[in-house]
Amino acid sequence: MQKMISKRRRNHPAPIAVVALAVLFCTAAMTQAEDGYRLWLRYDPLPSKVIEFYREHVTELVVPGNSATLDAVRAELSNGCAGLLGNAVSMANDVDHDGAVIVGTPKSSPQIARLKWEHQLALLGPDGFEIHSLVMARRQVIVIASSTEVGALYGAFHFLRLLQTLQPIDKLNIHEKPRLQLRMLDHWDNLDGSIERGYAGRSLWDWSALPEKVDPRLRDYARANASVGINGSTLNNVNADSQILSAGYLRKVAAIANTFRPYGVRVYLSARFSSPIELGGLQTADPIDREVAAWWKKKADEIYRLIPDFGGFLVKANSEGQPGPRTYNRSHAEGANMLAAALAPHNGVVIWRAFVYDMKPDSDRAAAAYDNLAPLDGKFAPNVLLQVKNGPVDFQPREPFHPLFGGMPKTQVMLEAQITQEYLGFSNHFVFLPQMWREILDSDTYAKGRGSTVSKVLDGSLYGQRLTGIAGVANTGSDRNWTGHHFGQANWYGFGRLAWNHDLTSRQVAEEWTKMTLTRDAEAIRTIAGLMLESHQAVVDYMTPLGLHHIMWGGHHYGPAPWWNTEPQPYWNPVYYHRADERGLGFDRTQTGSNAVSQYHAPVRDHFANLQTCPEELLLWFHHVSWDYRMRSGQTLWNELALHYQRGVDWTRKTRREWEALAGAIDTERHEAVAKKLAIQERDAIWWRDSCLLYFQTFSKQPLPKGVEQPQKSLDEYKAKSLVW
Ligand code: GCV
Repeated sequence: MQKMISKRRRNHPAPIAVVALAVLFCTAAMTQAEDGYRLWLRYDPLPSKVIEFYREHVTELVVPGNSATLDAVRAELSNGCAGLLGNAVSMANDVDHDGAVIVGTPKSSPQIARLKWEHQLALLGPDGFEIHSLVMARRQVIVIASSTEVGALYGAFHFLRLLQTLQPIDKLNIHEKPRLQLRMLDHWDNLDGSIERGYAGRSLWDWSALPEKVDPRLRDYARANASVGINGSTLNNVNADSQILSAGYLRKVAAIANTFRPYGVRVYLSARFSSPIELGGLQTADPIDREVAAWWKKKADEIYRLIPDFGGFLVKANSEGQPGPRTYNRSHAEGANMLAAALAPHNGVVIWRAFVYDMKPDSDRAAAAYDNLAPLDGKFAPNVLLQVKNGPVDFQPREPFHPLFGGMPKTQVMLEAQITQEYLGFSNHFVFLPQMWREILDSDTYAKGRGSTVSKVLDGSLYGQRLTGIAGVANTGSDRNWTGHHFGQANWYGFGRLAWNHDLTSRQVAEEWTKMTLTRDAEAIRTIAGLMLESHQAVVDYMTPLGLHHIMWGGHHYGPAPWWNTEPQPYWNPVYYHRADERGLGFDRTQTGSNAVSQYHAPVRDHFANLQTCPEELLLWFHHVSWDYRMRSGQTLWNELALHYQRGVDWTRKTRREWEALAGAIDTERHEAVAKKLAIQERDAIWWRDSCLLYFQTFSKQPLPKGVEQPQKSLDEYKAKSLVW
């Protein structure tokens, strides 16, 4: 091997530095703390019994071309291969050995140009790539090719993942094309460094040091995103401060954009609709006012001068106190289209949030977004996307899919998921969210008959929308391990993987992540992936089983408070949502109640509306059900509810035991950190079970069924003090 390396010809400006770096990286990897910083991009040596096989197939790297993105490809492959193979792999100008790995585009690589793959690469779009084993110049090689350099980078990460997960690499025949175009993280980061609903430390963007000083960590952030195909990042909170659009902040934003660019991550900003007043000194922000439109146009031109690949604006308008076009009696479409006109000459987009719940008194918040927006179908400009949360209320542990999916056929609808766990135990609880997102993606809207899944609405295959996308509210922060909980990383990873390919199973994502991040022990992987797949249902069980929702403590949303009724708006109070009384429990959204169910297409609405056919996991979302109602198990509603709460608690105990038994398969540092969090999760699950059951018992007036433990405190004690995290 050593001999092979010394014989290589060099094309890269600083190959010695790259190799030295790789060796350094490798040594560092062996000695560095297991604090989770490396995420899933850990390149520790492959098991000795397989390493030879991989070494034979990766003997040299042929990545010609000069650009920041190609530098990133070289650095990643060089570091990755050196770490995984336990040997530095040299850079070469041309193929002169079996086992050459050639990466690039037909433009950057003469070897790839000779293959004449332009047509097939074009079919995969700008981000797609091919990876093939083939013979070139009588040598057995692997080619990673794309029509763009960023696509080649995605291919390089894919290739490294194959190594990390011990996949065969001798007969590669891979064609990858992302199913959605915009694959974004939305950061709810404030300009003072705090993060709304953030549980992993402070914001990663140090506004006071920018633009002069850019934290090197930002490059690692971009790199991690690129490794799973995330290609956009909205830097600031949707509850936006107009200052972000000031000249000073735009220079800071440009410095971040420059850092992200080599990794294909475009920057977006949340725009405050009233910015023309606050920044521009205008009297109004009315979207049909000429001066207002001209102000936005000038602002867009200024942004693109600094950031030529700026993605566009994300807007929360007329929601939870934010200004918007409704302030001037204009529609959401009029507001969005005015901004879209300013961005269109630069190919920017407006992402308009559907999280609006202006409603008539006494109507149903779950019906409000549809009522407000569905009538505007077909009225949005071609560069507007409507960003719809997965469910009609607000990122609850479980919700039915939002009726706007399949409800606006002439609108480019994208999905907003929440990776940060606002309602799911913050960064204390272990919950694998891809399992929940799969439920939403697989939901059949029946908008155009059977098989009209949410996935098909999103990827344009149902209605042929031109722009497609998905956004996840980020769970990252300044914590050394990025996400607070080590398992929170799996949600960031899983979001990216599903954004790229929404057909991946959650098991595949769980196993992949575990192998890359935690352990290569096959038995341990099976156990951990099993727990990951069970975790979402378990959290639902101890928080909001059977379709309950929004029963958390006001303000922070961490612990339970089903009794809560003091918020100024009725629909911010848990009592509004569970409607417990002596007869029973649940929100009647059928014809006898709010009739929100009518927003779904037949037969979904009939299925939900009928007590006999409504999935029990959503029962109390759609129905007010008597305490003695017989569930499919034969248990009464009350007993079933109590048993679900107990099951959730039992799962936390089982998980702690199984995790304990994995001690030898995972490094001590991360093993102990997770064990500590699991202890908190058990404490919290008991708290949720006891508070909810004690409170609901005041209505059901029935004893706890056999198998459900007695509460640890009284209801008054639970009411007196919120659960602390
Ligand atoms: C950014 C919920 C959250 C808010 C959040 C809002 C939104 O209401 O509690 O913190 O604000 O959703 O998505 O706009």
